[in-house]
Amino acid sequence: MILTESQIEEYNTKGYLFFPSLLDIEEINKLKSSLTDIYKRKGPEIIREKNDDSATRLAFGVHKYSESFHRLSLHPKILNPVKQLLNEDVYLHQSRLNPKQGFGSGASWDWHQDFPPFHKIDGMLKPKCIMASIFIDDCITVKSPLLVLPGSHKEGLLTSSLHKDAKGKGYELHHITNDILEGLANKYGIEPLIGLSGSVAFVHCNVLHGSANNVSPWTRSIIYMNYNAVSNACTKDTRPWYQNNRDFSPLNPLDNDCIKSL
Ligand SMILES: O=C(O)CCC(=O)C(=O)O
Repeated sequence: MILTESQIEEYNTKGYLFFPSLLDIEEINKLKSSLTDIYKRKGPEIIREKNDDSATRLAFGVHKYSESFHRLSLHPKILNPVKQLLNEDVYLHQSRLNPKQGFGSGASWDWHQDFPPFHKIDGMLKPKCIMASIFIDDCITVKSPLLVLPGSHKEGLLTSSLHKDAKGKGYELHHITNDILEGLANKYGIEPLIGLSGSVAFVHCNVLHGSANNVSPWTRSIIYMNYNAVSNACTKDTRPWYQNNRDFSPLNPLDNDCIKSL
């Protein structure tokens, strides 16, 4: 897949590009078949929901221990657009799977940019990083979709602080104040990212985003793959392998059938 000039312009203007059903159902079913084993893991890479210890909030580093997700991280439909948008070679800084379970277990995500913890804790110099968001489940209006402020990446690094829900929970969520949110939401508006499973959004790491509790009975899983430009490799190593990958080798795409051939 090669992005057109107008798609690149759209990315630069809005801070994201959205492709409905970029992956097909066969690929998504292969990915889904690994989920039970992933959620059974007991390591620190699996973060539980604050109010429901039986529910997974995040599974970090899935591309390291699940072959199907490893192949997803190298899928040409994901990797090539990222390389084109960043205009250079990339490595995968962090992957995290968010199942966003139903019945209210999948709790909200306060408004944040992804870049602050990458910058402040991992030593990522510039926001040359893209969050490829691959919908594993259908992400429809009633399942608390991901909400973004289109264009907000142009604001650069916003003032933020560690969210109370993330304190001591093993992950970083640096949220902004209500005043900042109000100003930016009035300026840029808010859009939901809605699509069927297999849809993909390529999101600039400074786009402000968040989501509400999932009170529907259905899960709303999205895998977030944060690719960083090789020239922008992180300089600090305080966080573990599953949050701050230290292998900066440039990634090369596999072939189009890489997941189907599993
Ligand atoms: O999937 C969601 O609802 C939000 C997750 C999120 O914002 C993130 O992982 O950065």
